[in-house]
Amino acid sequence: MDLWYTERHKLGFGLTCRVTRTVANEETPFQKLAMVDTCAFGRMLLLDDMVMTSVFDEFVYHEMITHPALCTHPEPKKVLVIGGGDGGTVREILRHPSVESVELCEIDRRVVEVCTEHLKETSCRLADPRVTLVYDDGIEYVKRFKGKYDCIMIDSPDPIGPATGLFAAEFYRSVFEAMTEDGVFTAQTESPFIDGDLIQRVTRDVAAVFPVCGFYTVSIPTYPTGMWSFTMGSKRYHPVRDARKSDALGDCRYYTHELHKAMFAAVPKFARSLLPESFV
Ligand code: SPD
Repeated sequence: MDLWYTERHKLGFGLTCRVTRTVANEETPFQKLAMVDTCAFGRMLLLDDMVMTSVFDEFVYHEMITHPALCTHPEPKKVLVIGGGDGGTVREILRHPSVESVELCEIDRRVVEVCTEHLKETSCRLADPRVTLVYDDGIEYVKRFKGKYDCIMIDSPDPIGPATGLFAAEFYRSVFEAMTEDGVFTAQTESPFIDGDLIQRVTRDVAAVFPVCGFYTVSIPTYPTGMWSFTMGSKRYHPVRDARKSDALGDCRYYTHELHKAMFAAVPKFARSLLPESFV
């Protein structure tokens, strides 16, 4: 059978790829969850009919949501991930020898269970003794802590339904409070091509809370428009001046120390125009 999957993006375009096998397809208490094998992108995790990760390009997203913050902080020990039940972000965090604990707060247990069984590429380090899995709403979970984490990564789905609150000013204030006095956080912030309004609002809200802020873009072929963004908020360290070269990251496929030093200043002009002037 000739089976094709299409993710419909806003503005009336989409990503279409040929599916060779459906590995999982279910309705969880939170969302539609599917895992499919595709010719072009290998195995893919889909939530509510949107691509969350694919074996083909997950390295870009997971290296770039983690290492810029973890290499800005001089010695990250306690790290919290909100979302990210596929485990790719945790896998990258554990490359850092200073990291003593990683909490993964994922609202949907089935994402972790299905990925643990069927997506070893990303979930391979979830059983590491430094990792604690928490099944909870990240918005509520982060409010319980004050001054605890060195770094926080917001590995959220798109801002739809329950994830909307992960892009709200109040949530960034909670993230600020939950971190140590020199904490650094990074959030995925969608595509500058089609989510400009969101990026304008989010970067303004982050700048209202954090004294040092940065923004960078990466190429992710399976995400809408292929260009994706991340926003960083830091309580003390500067993401360029304080960028630390880590020998532990030698075999990354996208992140390099040189890219880290350059990317905050190399934001394309149309995307830069969305950001507050105070951004580095
Ligand atoms: N439109 C796709 C946005 C997905 C962002 N989160 C992906 C989770 C991968 N760990």
